[in-house]
Amino acid sequence: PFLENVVKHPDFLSGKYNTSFIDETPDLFIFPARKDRGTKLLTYIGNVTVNGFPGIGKEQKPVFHPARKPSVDLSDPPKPGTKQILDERGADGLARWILEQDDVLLTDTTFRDAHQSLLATRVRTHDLLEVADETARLMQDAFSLEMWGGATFDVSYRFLGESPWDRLIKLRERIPNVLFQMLFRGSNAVGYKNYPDNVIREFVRKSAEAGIDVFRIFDSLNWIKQMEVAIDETRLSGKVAEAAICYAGDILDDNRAKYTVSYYKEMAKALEDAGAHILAIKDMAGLLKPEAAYRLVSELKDTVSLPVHLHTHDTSGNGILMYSRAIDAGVDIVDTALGSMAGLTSQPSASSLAYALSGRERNVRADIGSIEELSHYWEDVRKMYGRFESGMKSPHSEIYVHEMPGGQYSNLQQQAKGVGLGERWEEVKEMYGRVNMLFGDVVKVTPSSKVVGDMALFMVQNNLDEKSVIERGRSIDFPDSVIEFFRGEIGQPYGGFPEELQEIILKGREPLTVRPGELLEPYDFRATRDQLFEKLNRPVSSHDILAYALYPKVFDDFNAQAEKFGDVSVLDTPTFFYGLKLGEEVEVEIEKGKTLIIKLVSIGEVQPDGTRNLYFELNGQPREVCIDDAS
Ligand code: 3PY
Ligand code: ZN
Repeated sequence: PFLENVVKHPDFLSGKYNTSFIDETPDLFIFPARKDRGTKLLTYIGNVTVNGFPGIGKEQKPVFHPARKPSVDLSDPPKPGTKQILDERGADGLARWILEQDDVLLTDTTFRDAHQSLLATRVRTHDLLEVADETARLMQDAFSLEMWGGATFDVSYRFLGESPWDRLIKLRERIPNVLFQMLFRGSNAVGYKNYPDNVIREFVRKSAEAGIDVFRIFDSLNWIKQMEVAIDETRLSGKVAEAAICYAGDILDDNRAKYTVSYYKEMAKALEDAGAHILAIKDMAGLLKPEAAYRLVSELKDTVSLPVHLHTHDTSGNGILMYSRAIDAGVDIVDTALGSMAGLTSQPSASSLAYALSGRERNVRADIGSIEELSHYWEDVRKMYGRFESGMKSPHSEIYVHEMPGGQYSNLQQQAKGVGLGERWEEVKEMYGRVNMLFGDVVKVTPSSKVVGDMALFMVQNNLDEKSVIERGRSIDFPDSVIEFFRGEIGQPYGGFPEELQEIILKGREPLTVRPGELLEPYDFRATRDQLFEKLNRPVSSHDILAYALYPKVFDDFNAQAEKFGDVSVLDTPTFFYGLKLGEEVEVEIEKGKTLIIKLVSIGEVQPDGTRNLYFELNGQPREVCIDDAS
């Protein structure tokens, strides 16, 4: 085991070792205890069978049919794609290649934003891996697959009991030909607050090493200062820095004077100067109207010499029309999802866009048949996540009023339910738009959107309006996120804070005026490594250290769960969410070539101490586990 620890150690693997490596690396002397993976999985299944899954509760397992898989010949390796162009020509070469294309390129968001926006980010690695080989072959024409970052990082640890790093590494092995893209929140990385610059740099480096090619970097207040470190590190890693302008307001509305075409042009120029390889327009709420898209893309194409990549959410139902006008104006890449994971708060459908452009000289670079085949798979898989759907059934043009990002909609709705405001959701949405104006019309995207959401929930819950916030605010304890926002801890909004409100909320505390990252001490990775080594009693990887640096509590809880239940990512999704029905049998491949057959035989009565015994068969052998019945 010692040698195995050495050769698997991330520092050894990355060549960062010398003769003192063994002395300075105590975790080499930790040998994994022999674990009974079978019993741990039975404990997980028993627990979810008896107590239900958070957010779903105790519910009879519905019948789900296995997802239809595309019929693809997997014997040939996937054809070379954009990943090879990047590897051969570098990021600048890739940017030139994009500009030379006649067709519009697609980024498919099914693996990230589509499910973040429709299914509260709950899609599991299991279902992604299941279709990875087919995706490599059927999406070979795509510019990129957006498959990491945003909320997927913390949700994986927090709710799915799986490591997002494993997801990335395993998908990369199976999809070697298409660029992998992630959403990176500037100084907030994949978190909700500012992190020290060395954390941002290390996160970019490790993500690049693990397989990310394109970093879409934004700041939640469009403050470029907070994007520079990530842009710089992406360039140093030899990867693609796609710097994003977050679209707020409405350039067609003369009464919304804050976010004008000149504002966006200036920002685009500054991002080009900061080193962007691609310019993204990140229309996170789907506010960009068709003629605004035409105008904005035309102006930005004239302003910078970078390829322009457009992102939107189809909440209003106008996404295809908007893309059509952006394509008229020469946009290079647009974000779409596979049909069954598209529309509403997600991205517009790739195949619908392709059909909509029929007869045009410029169409999308994609094969509709391939997209439809993959879409069937996702149509079936989506049903398994039905309990995380927002319930939105039709286009919501009210988005132009409340301006809530697509990725936030289903999450804020869950949050509202959590604080007993499920019935008052309409009021919460309306208040969201009003809070935006109260805050001075800010860019709303994670984490600034969370602040607006928290304030909207708080005001509805406490029956407050704008007037009472100003009049009685000095004696009101506002939510922590709101206080932090007004202290400048996630940055400075364009045009500054509304002064009176800032004073009321801060109650004498001094606000920051500089980039918070400038004030943070560098993070001590070595100390964390030692601390985790003590806690985990297993080798500590650089991925563990980064997870802890971003989300210490979430990562601690994840490890506690992993200790109890083992690697639950191997379970099929219905079993993961609902456990087993009496008499039901499932096969679980715990590693290549090693399969467990698990059957639930019977469930015992509740004992006086609140536990129940569950009787299973594991590969034909009887097994009993004792579960705390929380009801
Ligand atoms: C995220 O930051 O997670 C987003 O999707 C923002 O749009
Ligand atoms: Zn989005």
